[in-house]
Amino acid sequence: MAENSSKAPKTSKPKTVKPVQTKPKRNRQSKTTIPAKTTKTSQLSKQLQQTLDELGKEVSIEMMRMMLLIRRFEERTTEMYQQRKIGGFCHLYIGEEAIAVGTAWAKKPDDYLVTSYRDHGFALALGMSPNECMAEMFGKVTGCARGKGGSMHFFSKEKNFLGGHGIVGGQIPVGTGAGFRAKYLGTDQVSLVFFGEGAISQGSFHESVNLASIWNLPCLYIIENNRYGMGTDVSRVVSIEELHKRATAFSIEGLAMDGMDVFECYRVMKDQIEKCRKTSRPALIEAKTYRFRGHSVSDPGKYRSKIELQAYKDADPINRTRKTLTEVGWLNDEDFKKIDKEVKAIVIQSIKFSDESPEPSLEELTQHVYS
Ligand SMILES: Cc1ncc(C[n+]2csc(CCOP(=O)(O)OP(=O)(O)O)c2C)c(N)n1
Ligand SMILES: [Mg+2]
Repeated sequence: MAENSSKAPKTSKPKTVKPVQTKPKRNRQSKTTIPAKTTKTSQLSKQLQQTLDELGKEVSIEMMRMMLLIRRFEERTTEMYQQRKIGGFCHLYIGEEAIAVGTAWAKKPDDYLVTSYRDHGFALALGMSPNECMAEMFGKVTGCARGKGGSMHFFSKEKNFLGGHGIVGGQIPVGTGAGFRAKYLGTDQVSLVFFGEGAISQGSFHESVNLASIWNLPCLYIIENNRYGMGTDVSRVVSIEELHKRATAFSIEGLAMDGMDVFECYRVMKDQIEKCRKTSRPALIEAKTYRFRGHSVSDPGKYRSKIELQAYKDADPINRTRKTLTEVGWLNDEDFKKIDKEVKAIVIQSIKFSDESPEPSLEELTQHVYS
């Protein structure tokens, strides 16, 4: 029968639906699913093999190198924080590097990107220098925001990186605006809007994604689901388990990806970015990930078990990439050690640069301030 049948509607009494259990879950135990251990002799999946063929040896190694740079940069950042060379809030991306790196290699240089305060990984992956990033945290004038933003507010006009943002969900309308601009001017840019799972219950998320769907804006909304918003397990604050399914509410595509697999992040982001560029339809992507450190450098992270943390560390995105590249014969232990040594030296150099850089002058106090 055709959907628009003229048959009179049924008048029978609607069945009473049993109310859904809405009582909030009170258990403080983490409900996090622990990842399954990868087998030692894993056969490369067809999809992974295809991605590696597409990227080739050099690029694949370059991607691993970038993840390692981000890791080493942030390890030193912690030390610099402890030495009080860095002040203010400081949130590390350790464990989540695959998302930023996969994305950076999948996007075009002039596509927009915006994220939360957990922004070091994106800045470096987009090609900002370790020097300007470290100097920013040192509060030096050579920093990417002239030392006025600090860890949470990295920014680069050249890279179309619209910054790190301190207000949870505050960057979502900003990224939506960038998508609006691209559409209005008829450029073919896509706007990549990243935020944590803690932001998806904010009004700014719902208003932005709704508008992007209605106006067909070239925006991709990516939830970095690291399972915790500060010390709160996601299952205690979000009503559904598969977060990307919220896409249904906006009539857009929703999908999940393994946020600890750089090649999967690359493949999914590449597909979605190209699709979005062509169709100007937004989508909601959930990157399933985990942060190995506390919410910020001052959080010991006591709300999760050691067993859970270790299980995710066993799925470390860098080790995983190293293993894959070793399996295909593109990398050996010596190569890895050499790359590690190189990136460590770059980070040390960025500390030296920051130490030696001048502080902003007093006149700077009122410059570049818009409120
Ligand atoms: C509007 C607003 N509310 C509360 C805070 C305090 N706060 C800072 S980070 C955070 C948790 C956010 O978690 P999530 O979005 O999952 O991102 P993650 O830190 O895990 O990357 C909260 C509640 C804030 N910065 N802004
Ligand atoms: Mg989170």
